[in-house]
Amino acid sequence: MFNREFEAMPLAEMKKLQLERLKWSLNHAYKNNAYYARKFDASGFDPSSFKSLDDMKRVPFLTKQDMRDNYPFGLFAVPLKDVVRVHSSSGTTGNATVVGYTSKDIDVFAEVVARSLSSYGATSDDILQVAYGYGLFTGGLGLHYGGEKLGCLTVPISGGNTERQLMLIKDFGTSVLACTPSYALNIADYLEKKRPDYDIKKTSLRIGVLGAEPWTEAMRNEIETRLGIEAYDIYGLSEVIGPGVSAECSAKSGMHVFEDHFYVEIIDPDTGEVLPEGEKGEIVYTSLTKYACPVIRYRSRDITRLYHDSCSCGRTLVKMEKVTGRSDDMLIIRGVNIFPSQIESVLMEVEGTEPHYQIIVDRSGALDDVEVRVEVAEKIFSDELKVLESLRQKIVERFRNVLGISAKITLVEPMSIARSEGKAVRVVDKRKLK
Ligand code: DLL
Repeated sequence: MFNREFEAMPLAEMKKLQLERLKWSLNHAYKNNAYYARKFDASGFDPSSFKSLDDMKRVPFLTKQDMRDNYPFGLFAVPLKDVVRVHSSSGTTGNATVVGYTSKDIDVFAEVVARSLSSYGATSDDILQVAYGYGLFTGGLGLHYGGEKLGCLTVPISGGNTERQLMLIKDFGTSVLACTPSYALNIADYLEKKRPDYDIKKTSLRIGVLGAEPWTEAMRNEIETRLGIEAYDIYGLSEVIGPGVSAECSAKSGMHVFEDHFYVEIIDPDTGEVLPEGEKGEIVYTSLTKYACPVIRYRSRDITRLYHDSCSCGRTLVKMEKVTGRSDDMLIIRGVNIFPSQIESVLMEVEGTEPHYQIIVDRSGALDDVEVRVEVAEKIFSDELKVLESLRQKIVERFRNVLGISAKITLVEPMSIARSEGKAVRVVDKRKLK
């Protein structure tokens, strides 16, 4: 463990620490930011009356819209001269929000990413190739500072240019690759199509640090098999800090939340009620140690579940389940609620399909129509039409039986859906344009 004191802290002690830090953070936001002060006053919440974790229920929520309304620096709680960096998020949906960091905040950011890397088994002996984008997006610089903090030789290659990624993996002896899961698959495809001579399994590559978008267990299996690596999930959001809010460990069953820095709650997205541990809902974050840009009860829109188990890795930190989607990414098709990741799971169960797909939702008259364009494996595509048609029928049936929707399935040629170097664009919702 990178920081055993906090990562293996007994539960009661953690609660005590969180209470202390919450008091500090709520007061910090209230005293040093006019927007929070107005918001707390308007809802009748007085931070000096905050006595126990149960009091969280009385604290008003912060939404993405609040952040947008305060663009660019309206949520800062320190003088601008103390802010040493900004990042910005387009979010998975919607407009930009800006987050600032003091140098202490950057230290915390690097610490939680170093903890994440260490929980995947990386050490200062590793060579970390950071193929997340560098820039306003938190992925590149976030992984970079975390890698350096752990002592890895950190290679700031940024996203894209697959040929160069492969060259550096070989020449530098890269052992850890950080990128989105869709880019990892993109690399696997590239190798298959363009570089059959390059045997990635003979390189030193052993760990994938994959996140920034939802991905399924089936996708993990595929990435691990094709690239010959152990693929681990890393989760985070810019508003809270960036990557490193939570991370998987060797158990690969849920991500430990670094709850000495981020206080988490699960709420019902419709009513805002806090749900008991173990129930699925929207995860809400409160920063416990952030100076420049505190977030107080930030509604992430990410859907997950929180639970404690006795993890084989020895960490006592609460776990969050893989994020299956966002409450605002949820597609409602003829009344049925569906997340893109569920569609992906169905597709991955059908042999002959590739994990490259696009969901197009449209409305003709009063009814929603969904078309799923899915790539088929090369070997099947060259088969007779009869084979393709029976594959198509099989998918249509799976959609009907498992998801309860009738979808138009279009099988497309291998490599015909645009590949991403960052987050994949899975859904085109034409209804929003109407
Ligand atoms: O995506 C931070 C990040 C960078 C995480 C690199 C991991 C690796 P944003 O651009 O602000 O920040 O987008 C945050 O992306 O609310 C989730 O909906 C989604 N997301 C991030 N990580 C995961 C993940 C970065 N591991 C939004 N699984 C979040 C599922 C994820 N969704």
